[in-house]
Amino acid sequence: MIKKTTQLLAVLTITAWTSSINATPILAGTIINFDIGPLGGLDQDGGLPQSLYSSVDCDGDGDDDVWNHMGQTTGSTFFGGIQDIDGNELDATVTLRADGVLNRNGNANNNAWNNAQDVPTEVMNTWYYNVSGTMQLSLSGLDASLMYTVELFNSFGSWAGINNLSDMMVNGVFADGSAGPSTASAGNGWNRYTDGFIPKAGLTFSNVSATGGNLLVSTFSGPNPTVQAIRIEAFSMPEPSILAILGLGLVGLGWSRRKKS
Ligand SMILES: [Ca+2]
Ligand SMILES: [Ca+2]
Ligand SMILES: [Ca+2]
Repeated sequence: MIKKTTQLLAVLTITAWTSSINATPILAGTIINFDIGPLGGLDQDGGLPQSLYSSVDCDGDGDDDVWNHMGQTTGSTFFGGIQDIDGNELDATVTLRADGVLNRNGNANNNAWNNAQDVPTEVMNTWYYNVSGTMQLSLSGLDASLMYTVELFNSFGSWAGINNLSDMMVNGVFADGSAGPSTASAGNGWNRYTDGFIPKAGLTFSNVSATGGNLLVSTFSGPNPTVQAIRIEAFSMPEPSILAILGLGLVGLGWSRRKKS
C-alpha cells in the first residue's frame, strides 16, 4: 500500500513537473488565435480545444496555424489550456472568459472572407452573439511588461439586410485610443457588413497595454453584437534608452529654440 502510494505520488510529481516545464510564458512575438463560437467541448487538458488550419499561414513560418476554439458561452469561467500559434501550451494563468454572450451560431452563408486577412474561412463561419447589451471576452494572465496588438473580427453579411452597428472596444477605448465618440473604422458604430463583410476587414488595436489584472478586455455592444475571431500578438515595449534619447533630443530642441528667440 505504501509502495503503491509512493509510486502514485512519483507519477503525479512527474506529471506536474512535465506539464510545468512544457508550459510557455507569453513572450514578445507570441501570437494567440481564438476562433470564437465553434461547437465542441473542452479537450483532454480540461481547457479550450485547438485546431490546425493549413489554409492560411498567419505568421509565415510554413507551419499550420493553431486556433483555440472558444465555444463556451456559460460565462464567469476562465478557460485555460490555451496554445500559441505554434502549438506551445501557454502557462495555466493564461485564460479566456466570456460574459454577456447569449449564444453561438455558425454557417457559411454569411461569410465572404475566403481566408482573407490570414483568417481561415472556417474560423469566420462561427460566432458569438447577443441581441442587446454588452458581450465581453477577457484574456487574463498576460505579461504587463509587454504590449499587445489586438485584432477583432466582426464581419458577415445578413440575409435580411439587417447589419446592425456595434461598438467594439479593448480595455474601454476604441482603436484610435479614444473613449469616443470616434469613427466607425475605429470601432464606434462598426457596421459588420459595410465595415467588415465587404472590405473583408478586421479591426486592429495597436499598442495596447494589459491592465492591472494583466487583462485585455474586448467589448462588443449594440443592438446585435457579434464576434467571430480574435488575434493577439505580444511585443516588447520600446527600449527606455531610446525613449530617453528622444526625450533629451526634445529638451535640446526646446533649449536651442529658446536661445534663438
Ligand atoms: Ca504558421
Ligand atoms: Ca487545450
Ligand atoms: Ca469563429
